[in-house]
Amino acid sequence: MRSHLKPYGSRAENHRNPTAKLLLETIERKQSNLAVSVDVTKSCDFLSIIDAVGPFVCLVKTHIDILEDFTQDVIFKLQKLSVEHDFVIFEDRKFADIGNTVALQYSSGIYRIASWSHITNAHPVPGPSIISGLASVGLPLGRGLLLLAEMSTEGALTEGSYTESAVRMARRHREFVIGFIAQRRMENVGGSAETEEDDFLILSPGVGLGARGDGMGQQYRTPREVVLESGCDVIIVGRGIYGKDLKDTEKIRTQATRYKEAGWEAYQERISVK
Ligand code: S5P
Repeated sequence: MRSHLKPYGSRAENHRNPTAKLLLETIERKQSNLAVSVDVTKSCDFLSIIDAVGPFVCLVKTHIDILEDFTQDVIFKLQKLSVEHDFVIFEDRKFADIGNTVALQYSSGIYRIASWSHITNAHPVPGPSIISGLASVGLPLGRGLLLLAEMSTEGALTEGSYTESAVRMARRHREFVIGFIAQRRMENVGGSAETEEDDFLILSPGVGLGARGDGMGQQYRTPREVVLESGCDVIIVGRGIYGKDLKDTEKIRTQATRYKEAGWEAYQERISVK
């Protein structure tokens, strides 16, 4: 059976990487395939949004370098919320350099991403050395990597042979690469028939229940299009959940519930199609 037609929980067994297992088990436990992307500039908004959406999400995605008042205390509080609300952390760093540089960017600097983020991601553009560079830091810590095989933006160059090469690179590094940022499943991309082992996780941004775009190139699809029609595993939603009023935690909670339900309904419909 194609992997995405199976329940999340049963797919955890196919994965050797502990972070892939953790994410699948968290999705199953919380009955949520919703990830919230918290792209705000103030630590207090960052933490209060995470606290509000925490019960409804399997994962929180961060852009830690957007915070203008970053201190180590933010990481301490983020990790505490991750334990309290039971969600996985994904720093959306989009590494894109040579192996040696990305290893330093991942382990060091102010943010020391590898020390707190379960998942991070990278552009495949430098070739396989970006994976080995990041793996030298992340694998001993049990971390997982997503490759950006496709992007959600209008006119993205991530298509055709680029996407195929990304998938082939990932298949050669299954111990560390747990899946893709993409708009659809990747099993049949890059010239290999689907196998049980090829169960990559597909995390998909560009999700909204309202507008179809943001006027800056972003393109939105509904949870149903993403999960049911395209077979993606996790919907990543940012502004669709917290909008402009970052202090209105009631509204944020309502929106998170709405997206959680839409994502889960689409998944249930998907696994019931035999
Ligand atoms: O192709 C992509 C890849 C990513 S990781 N398109 C994206 O939008 N993202 C990220 O998802 C982007 O950096 C942002 O953090 C989030 C989408 O936010 P939204 O507010 O448009 O939902």
